[in-house]
Amino acid sequence: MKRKSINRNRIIRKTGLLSAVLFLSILTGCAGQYPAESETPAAALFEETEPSEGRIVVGFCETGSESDWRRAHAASIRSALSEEEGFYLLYEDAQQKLENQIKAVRRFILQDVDYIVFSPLVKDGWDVVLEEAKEAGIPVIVNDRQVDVSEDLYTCWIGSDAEKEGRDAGLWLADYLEKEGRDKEQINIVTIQGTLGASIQIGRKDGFAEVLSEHDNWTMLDMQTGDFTQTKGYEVMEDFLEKYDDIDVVVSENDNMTFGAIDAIHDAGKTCGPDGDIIILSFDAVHAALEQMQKGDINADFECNPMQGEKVKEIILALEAGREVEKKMYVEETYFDNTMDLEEILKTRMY
Ligand code: GYE
Repeated sequence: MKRKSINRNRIIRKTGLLSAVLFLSILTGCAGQYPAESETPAAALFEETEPSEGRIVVGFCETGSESDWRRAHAASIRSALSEEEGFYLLYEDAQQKLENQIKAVRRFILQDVDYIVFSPLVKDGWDVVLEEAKEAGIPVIVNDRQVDVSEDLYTCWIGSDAEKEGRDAGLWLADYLEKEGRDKEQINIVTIQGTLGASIQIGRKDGFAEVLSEHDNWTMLDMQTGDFTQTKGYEVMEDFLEKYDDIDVVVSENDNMTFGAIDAIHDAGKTCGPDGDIIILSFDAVHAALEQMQKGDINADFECNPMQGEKVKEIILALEAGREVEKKMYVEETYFDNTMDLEEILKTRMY
């Protein structure tokens, strides 16, 4: 397997390339994080030891830092692909903007990294840049959310089964309403959606919709995006509460929007959770959300496991060893509700 430790020949070969990276950085107004060797006289480069020497160079682009989940995911990637583990990680944060993410992937191509890993903000818009990565011969590992491109444009994908999460939420609700003796009642639902066009958002919506379609007495009153953030979750919920006075269930497509929604519900003088006016279903199951469930504000939370760094590392090491990897791999996930021993669960929870 090729290695991006920079030797004499490589420096000679890369001088032009790195100038191009610098030029691109100036154009985009974004300095790449790769050391700017192009500014160093060529002779001096021969004496220098590259920080990437002997390491596997990975360019990783995160969608942003919109949620607790995202922070846990980024930390998991950083710790798995660390220097101690033999990696040289070029980390970029796209700040929830597709154009930033595409630019970052393009910089990784110019930097001629060994692997490109990224968590795509949305499904669409990836054909051209992934074609470029393919032409450059750089393996691409898509992580967390999915891309809608021809399968030969990436090596593999690893992440969550979003449809299953959505379906599980619907099935949980059906079961809960039955136990509560409300299975024949009219049930009004609103959804606070994640970033529109993100595969995880589409999957959670579609999975829940499958169960919704089996219940004539369930009505989806409204769906609006809160972009996976707490602030927007609050705003969307505030709007729903102004428009509808008969909301029975809130499906919130991530925990941070749920935190905002709960605040909006309380500020409107209403209550939520098992003993409240509104049933709350959430996704992610981060620490703070399970604590909020302990307080009685959330009914059920469908886990989305952000600890994917080790899996990404395993995939890279398998590829390095020349082994085949599966095209699609799912991480294991479960759900939590307030019938469980949350105190015990929280003791060992890593995120
Ligand atoms: O649910 C959310 C985040 O893509 C699985 O993105 C991820 C989602 C997660 O910001 O909190």
